Amino acid sequence: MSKGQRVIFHVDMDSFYASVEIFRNPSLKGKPVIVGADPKGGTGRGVVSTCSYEARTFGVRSGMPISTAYRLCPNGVYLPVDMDLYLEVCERVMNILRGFADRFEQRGIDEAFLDVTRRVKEYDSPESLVKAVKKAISERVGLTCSIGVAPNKSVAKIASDFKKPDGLTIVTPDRVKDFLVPLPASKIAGVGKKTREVLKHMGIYTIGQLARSSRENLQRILGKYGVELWCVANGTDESEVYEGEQEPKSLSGEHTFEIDVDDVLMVTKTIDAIGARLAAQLRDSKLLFKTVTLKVRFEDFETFTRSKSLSYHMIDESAITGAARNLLKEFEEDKRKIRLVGVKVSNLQRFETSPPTIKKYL
Ligand code: TTP
Ligand code: MG
Repeated sequence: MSKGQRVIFHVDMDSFYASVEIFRNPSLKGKPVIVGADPKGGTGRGVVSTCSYEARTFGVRSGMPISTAYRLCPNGVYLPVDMDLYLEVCERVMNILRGFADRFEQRGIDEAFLDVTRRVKEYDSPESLVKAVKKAISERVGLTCSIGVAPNKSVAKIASDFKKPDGLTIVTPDRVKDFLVPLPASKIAGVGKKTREVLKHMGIYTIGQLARSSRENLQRILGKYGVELWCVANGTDESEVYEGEQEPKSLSGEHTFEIDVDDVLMVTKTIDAIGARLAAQLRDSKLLFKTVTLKVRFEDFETFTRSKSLSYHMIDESAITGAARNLLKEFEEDKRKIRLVGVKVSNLQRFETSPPTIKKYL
């Protein structure tokens, strides 16, 4: 690896919930194990959380109705979700991974990014460090994982999914382009159905086509997200492995007026000022929000909160202030003066490449 080049691992546990169940009950090994809702002989409601790779050969997948899974694989072993156990195992896995990283970032229940740029120098090669990580998880937790190694996070994430289960895919800096070019654009984290449709309209199906497409065009159609996608496709994603405090569950601001007010304009101006502050904090922390809550305290100290959840995670200041202003309308009829107003954004999510706003569909 050349100087200044980072070495990033993305680790993803294999069929996580199902593997934990098999570790708990080794007689299930080799069987199609399906974790999720009760199939009730094929009439059950609810979905599959995950399943073992043996069950996947029958076509069973995460998110599929459990009744469909039952039709595909009637002789499978169906187990309920035991979240407490999975969280306990998750914590043990993450503690092991943290010990191997210069910088560590957990993602979801069974994934993490490790920046090992310095650490890897203690090993013969990135491969020997990967083997050490896999060995530690296997010996101490009894599970397998798949690891992608690349000079940046987005490529490492795609690489960890490239070969599963128990996979190892190393993409050296000189191979990044060749690795990405033939893959479908949907392999990029965060590219779901909606973005796929937009890209399809632009004639873009593969990451290679995305990389060669016009950056300006993508920006015009998908906004900042379009530029992020273009960078990922060109292998130039430079986002850091984020090592932070526990992520905040919400961000909020409030203001108590010097004198209780009955002027709506004054209240909306204050809402706007708080909204602008929150939007800046969100940007700095790379967080999106989905829920906006308005707090209103009247002169007699009676306090109300009203919330609105948006259809997408967003980062825009106008989405915060717009939602909060709308919520304020609910108090229009109240003749009491307002003593305090507050705005909170919650239901937060980190973003690297997920779309804050899709400006326009073609
Ligand atoms: P994933 O890592 O997406 O899936 P996985 O670990 O089961 O399988 P893979 O080997 O392909 O990585 O998700 C991690 C866990 O999150 C999974 O074990 C169960 C849970 N999950 C759900 O509950 N519902 C879902 O739709 C998905 C995708 C995952
Ligand atoms: Mg997984």
